[in-house]
Amino acid sequence: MKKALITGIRGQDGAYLAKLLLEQGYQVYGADRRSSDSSYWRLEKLKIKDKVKIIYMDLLEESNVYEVMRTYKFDEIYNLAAQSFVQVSFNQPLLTANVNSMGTLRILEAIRLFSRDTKFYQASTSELYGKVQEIPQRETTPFYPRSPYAVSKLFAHWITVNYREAYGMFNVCGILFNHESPLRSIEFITKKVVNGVCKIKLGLVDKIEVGNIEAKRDWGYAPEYVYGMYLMMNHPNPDDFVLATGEIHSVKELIEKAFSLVDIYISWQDKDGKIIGVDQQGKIRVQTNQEYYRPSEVDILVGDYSKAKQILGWEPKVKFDKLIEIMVEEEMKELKEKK
Ligand code: NAP
Ligand code: G4F
Repeated sequence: MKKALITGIRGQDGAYLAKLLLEQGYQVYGADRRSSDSSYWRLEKLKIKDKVKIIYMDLLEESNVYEVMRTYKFDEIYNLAAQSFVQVSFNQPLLTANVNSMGTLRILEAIRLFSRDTKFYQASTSELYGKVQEIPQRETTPFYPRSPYAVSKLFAHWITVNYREAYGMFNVCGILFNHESPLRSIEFITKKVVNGVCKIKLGLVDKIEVGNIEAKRDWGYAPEYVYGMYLMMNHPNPDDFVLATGEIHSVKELIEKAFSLVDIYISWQDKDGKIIGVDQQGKIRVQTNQEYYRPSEVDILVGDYSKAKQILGWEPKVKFDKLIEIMVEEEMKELKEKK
């Protein structure tokens, strides 16, 4: 039985990956940083909480990371833990760098010193492409990070590659484009919009407030992306892969799609106060708020996943329309249950 450690077990990807690895017959350990909020709601929702062994490991605590590696000697480690919210990284750049960059290096050093045969997956990101140098972005596209988050992930990406080349370690980087699901945290735009739209439909709130609606992203479905991580780790040669859908949509389209699914026309108020469109009940449903704009934005991301398709046989089935339908349906169900 293979033994895998997932850091970031409480996050969206951690939960889906744990479920997948359990189904594949792995013994799954989840690294959790200790906090007063002991909720494992995602693992509970997927009905796997009792099957995952929780280990306390904070990426900020070097001796903790070393001790865990020395004790368990895992077959595989999936490093999903991160300060993963781009906007917060502008307010907490040092913490972001410490967790995302140095946290990754702490694990790599621990593997190098105590558990050399452990395979390592690093959660790299399409944010590395930032101010894009090529459309679509692929593994060979030069990076141009645009936030402290992206810069921190750039270090983590290259140090993972460097340890592979310098020490012959089995290290892979998954350069994943945005992937979403009903388990997404509320601060990210897909979940924020879906939650807001469903609450408007149920009469719980009047409007949603958002930032830059012109930004464009390549949004996929998280359970399919964690399958890609598994394929990368189980391929004979360690390498780096883009996972994406190849489809591009703006935040504006995301909002329009979500409202259309609950049959509400939208009236918008832009950041200069101008009102566009009329809602059936004469209400402003979407307001643009400067608070949600970023000091430097990533305007467009769209990935070319042909390497993953060719070498791993990975291909996404759920594209934008279906993704938003899944999220709206699940959100509506949950809100009605709570009501
Ligand atoms: P997420 O939901 O934000 O989960 C991140 C997890 O990291 C959380 O469970 C968090 O713990 C944990 N964490 C934060 N600081 C830590 C620390 N100091 N020590 C230990 N654990 C810590 O992220 P996700 O969406 O699942 O993404 C997984 C990974 O993929 C992240 O590294 C992210 O940057 C990367 N990524 C995500 C996407 C995407 O679209 N989802 C795309 C590309 C790359 P708490 O629960 O205690 O806060
Ligand atoms: O949903 P977002 O916060 O995701 P973002 O910044 O693309 O980052 C996510 O995907 C990355 C992969 O590309 C991951 F590495 C990262 O960890 C995270 O999972 O924002 C998407 C876009 C941005 O352009 C943002 O400016 O939506 C725009 N946006 C407009 N209004 C908003 C809002 N984003 C958020 N979160 N909230 C708003 O109100």
